[in-house]
Amino acid sequence: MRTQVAIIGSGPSGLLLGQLLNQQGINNIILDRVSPDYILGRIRAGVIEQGFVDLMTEAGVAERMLREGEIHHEVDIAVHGEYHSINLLQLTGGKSVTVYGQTEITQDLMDARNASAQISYYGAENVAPHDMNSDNPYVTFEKDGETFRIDCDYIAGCDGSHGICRQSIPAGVLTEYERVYPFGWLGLLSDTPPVNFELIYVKSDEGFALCSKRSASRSRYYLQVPLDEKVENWSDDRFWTELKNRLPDDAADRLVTGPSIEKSIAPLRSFVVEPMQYGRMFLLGDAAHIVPPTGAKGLNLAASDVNTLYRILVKTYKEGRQDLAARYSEIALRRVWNGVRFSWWMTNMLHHFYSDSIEDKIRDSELNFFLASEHRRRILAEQYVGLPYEDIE
Ligand code: RFL
Ligand code: PHB
Repeated sequence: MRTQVAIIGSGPSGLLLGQLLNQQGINNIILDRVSPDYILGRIRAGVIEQGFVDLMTEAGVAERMLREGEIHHEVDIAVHGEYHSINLLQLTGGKSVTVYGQTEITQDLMDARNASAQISYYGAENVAPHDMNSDNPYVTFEKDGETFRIDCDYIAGCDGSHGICRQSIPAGVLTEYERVYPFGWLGLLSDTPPVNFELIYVKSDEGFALCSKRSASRSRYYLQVPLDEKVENWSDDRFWTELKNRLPDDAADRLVTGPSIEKSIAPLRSFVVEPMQYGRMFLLGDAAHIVPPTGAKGLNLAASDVNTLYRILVKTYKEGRQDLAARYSEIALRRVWNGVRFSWWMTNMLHHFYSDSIEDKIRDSELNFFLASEHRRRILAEQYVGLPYEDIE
C-alpha cells in the first residue's frame, strides 16, 4: 500500500490530523492496535480550549460539540473552604472554555472518518515505523496473521505515551525531561447532577479535589491520592465521603451521590521529549509530552501539535514548502513548554505534597498571591483558556 501520511494511533490526535488532511485531499491511513470501542471506553479530558473548538470547526466535525458542549465563562478555585471565582470572560477580554468529553470528540471524529474514503486499521499488531530518516519511510504491521507494508511520505506518531514511534527513534537522538509527582488522581464518573455549574478546583488540608462534569446529568470528580493507592481500596462510598470531606461546606451539602460508571487512578507526571521529530516522522500529543491534568492541557496540547503539523503539511504539499517539515518540532515545542509550565504550576499550587515542609507553605502563599488581585488572576485565566496558536509562515 501507499499513502501520503501514515498515522499511527487513533486517539484524538491521530483522528483529528487524519480528518484535517482528508479535507485538503491529502491521503492518510490510520493504524491502531486496539478497537474503536476500547478507545471510546477511556474516560479522560473534559475542558476544551477555543483554539481546539475552532480546529474542530475547520475540520467540519464541531457540529455536535457546538450544540451539546457547555461554554464556561468562569472557573472556581476553593482554598480551605473559601471560593475564588476566576471570571475567564472578563479577565481575557471575551474568551472561555468548552466542557465536552474526550469520548465525545473521539466519537465525532470516528464518525467523520467512517464517512470518508480514508482507510483505518484497528487491531493492528506489531506496528513499526522504518527508515524515518530517509526520503522513503514506511510502516509495517500485522493483522489477522497477515503482514502489511505502507509506503508513505511522512509518518505521524500519534500513539500516546506508551506508543512505538518514540521508542523507535535511535538512542541518543532524543532528550527526555521528566518530573514525577508523589500522587495520582482517582477519578469517578457518575450519572448524577454536577454539584456546581462551574468547575471547582479544591485545595484542602486533605488534598486536592476537582468537581467537573460531562453534562447536566453526568458528573466527573477527582481526588488526589498517594501514588501507591489502589483503586480496589476505594468503594464508591469511600470516594463520596472523602470528596465531601474536601469540599467547601455548601458544596458538600449539595453533592448528589450515586453509583460510579467508571473509577480509575492516573499517576501525575510532566514529561517532554526534544526534538518532537526524527527525519520524516513527527511525534504529536501524548507521544511527545505528558502533563498533569490540573491545568486541563493534555488534550489541548495534542490539538495544537495537530494544528502545527497540519498547516506545515498543507504548505508542503500545496505550496512546495519543503523547508517547513524540519521546523515542526521547534514550532510545536514553544507552545508545549508553556502548557507544561502552566500544568506544573497549577499542580504545585493546588496539591498537598505530603511533606509539611517550607515548600508547602510557599505553595500556599503563591496560590493566595495569584488569587488576590485581578491582574494576577488574569495571568491564570489567559493560560487556562489557552494561548494562541502560532502562525506558520
Ligand atoms: P491517546 O489518546 O493516548 O491515543 C493514542 C492511541 O495510540 C494507540 N497506540 C498504538 N497504535 C498502534 N500501535 C502501537 N504500538 C500503539 N501504541 C498506542 C492507542 O491505542 C491509542 O488509541 O493520545 P493522543 O491522541 O495524543 O491524545 C492525548 C489525550 O488523550 C490526553 O492528552 C488527555 O486525555 C489528557 N487529559 C486532559 N487533557 C486536557 O486537555 N483536558 C483535560 O481536562 C484532561 N483531563 C487527561 C485528563 C488525561 C487523564 N488521564 C487518564 C491520563 C484527565 C485524565 C484523568
Ligand atoms: C475532566 O473533566 O476530566 C477534567 C477537567 C479539568 C481538568 C482535568 C480533567 O483540569
